[in-house]
Amino acid sequence: MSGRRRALITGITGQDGSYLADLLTDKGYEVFGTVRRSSSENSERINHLHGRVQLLQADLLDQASLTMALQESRPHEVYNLGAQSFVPTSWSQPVLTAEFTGVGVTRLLEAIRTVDPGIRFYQASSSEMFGKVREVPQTELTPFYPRSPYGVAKAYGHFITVNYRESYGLYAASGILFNHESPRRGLEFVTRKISDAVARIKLGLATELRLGNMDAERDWGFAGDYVEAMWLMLQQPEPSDYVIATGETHSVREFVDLAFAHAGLDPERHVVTDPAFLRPAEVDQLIGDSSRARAELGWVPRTSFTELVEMMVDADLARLASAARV
Ligand code: NAP
Ligand code: G4F
Repeated sequence: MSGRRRALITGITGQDGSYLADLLTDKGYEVFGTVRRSSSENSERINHLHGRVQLLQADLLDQASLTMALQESRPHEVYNLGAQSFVPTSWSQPVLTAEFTGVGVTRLLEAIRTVDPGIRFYQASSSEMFGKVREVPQTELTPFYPRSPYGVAKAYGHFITVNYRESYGLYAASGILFNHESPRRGLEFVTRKISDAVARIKLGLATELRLGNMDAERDWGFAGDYVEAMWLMLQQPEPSDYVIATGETHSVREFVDLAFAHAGLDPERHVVTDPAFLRPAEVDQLIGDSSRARAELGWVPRTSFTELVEMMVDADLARLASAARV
C-alpha cells in the first residue's frame, strides 16, 4: 500500500464515477473502482484513465464481493455511486432496482463495518426522493414523497445511511443531488437524448426526436461541478447530508429550444410528442436550495444552464462528425 489517500468508487463506469475518478486522480488519490462482470467491455467513460485507476470486480448484489473489494483496496473513502439509475426502468424492474439501489447500500455499509469502520462513506442520494414535492425549493429538511420505485429505493438508501451513522457512529454522508448532466450522460436520459438528436439532425443522420412530457421541470447542473461536492462532503469534521443543486429550474421544452437554437435548427420541424415516453407517475418540478452546502462546504455550481446545453450539443456534434469521417 502506498502512503497516498485511497478511494473506492462503486459505479466508476458511470457518468459520475468517471468524473469523480478524474477529480480524485488529479488530487493524488490512489483510485479503485468496482466493475460488474460483463461479456463485453463497458469502460468507455474511463478509458482515458487507463493505468491510473485500479478496477476490482464487485457487485452491489453480492456481499462477499464488496467485502473483498474493501479488503483489497483498503480505502480511506468509499463513494457509492453504483445503482440502477434510470427512472423508467424502475417500473419494469422494480425488485432489481430495490436490490441494487436500495439494499445494495446496506450491503456496502455492512462490508465497511466488517473491514474498517473508520472508512468515510458517501451515498449518492437523489432529488427524485422529493417526488411530489412538499415544499419549494427543496432543502435537507423537506419530507420525501417519491414517485417511482427508483425514488423509493433511493429513500431507503438515504435513510439506511443516516441510520448507520447514528447507530454505529460511521462517518456516512448522503448527498441529495439534483439532476446533473454532461457529454458523458447516458443516451436514454432526456438531456443527452436531446443533444444527441440535435447533432444527428444537424449532420443529416436523423430527422425527428420523439419525447414524452415536455413540461416537466428539473434543476439541471453539470456533473463535473457536482462530483466536487461529493469529495467536499467527505472532508468535513463531521458527516452530514447536503442538497446539491443550482437553484434554477427549467422545462424539458426550454432545454429543447436552447439545444436546437444552438445548432441553428427549428424544433417545430423535428420534435414529436410520443406517449410511449410518459411515466406512470411524474415528478413535475424539482428545484433545490443548496444554501447549506454553499455555506458549510464552500461549494458553488460553476456551469450555467446555457453553458451546459451548449457543451452537450457541441460534444455530440464533434463525436458524430468524427465518427462520420471515420
Ligand atoms: P449511471 O451513469 O447510470 O452509472 C451507474 C453506475 O452504477 C454504472 O457504473 C453501473 O455499472 C453501476 N451499477 C449498476 N448496477 C450495479 C450493481 N449491481 N453493482 C455495482 N455497480 C452497479 O449513473 P450516474 O448518473 O453516474 O449517477 C451516479 C449515482 O448518482 C447513481 O447512484 C444515481 O442513482 C445517483 N444520482 C444521479 C443523479 C444524476 O442526475 N446523474 C442525481 C442524483 C443521484 P455498469 O456500467 O456496469 O452498468
Ligand atoms: O432525464 P430523465 O430521465 O431524468 P430523471 O427522471 O429526472 O432522473 C434523473 O435525475 C434523478 C435526480 O432527480 C436521478 F436520481 C436519476 O438517477 C436520473 O439521473 O427525465 C427528466 C424529465 C422527466 O420528467 C421525464 O418525464 O424528462 C422527462 N422526459 C420527457 N421526455 C423524458 C423524455 N425523459 C426521458 N428519459 N426520455 C424522454 O423521451
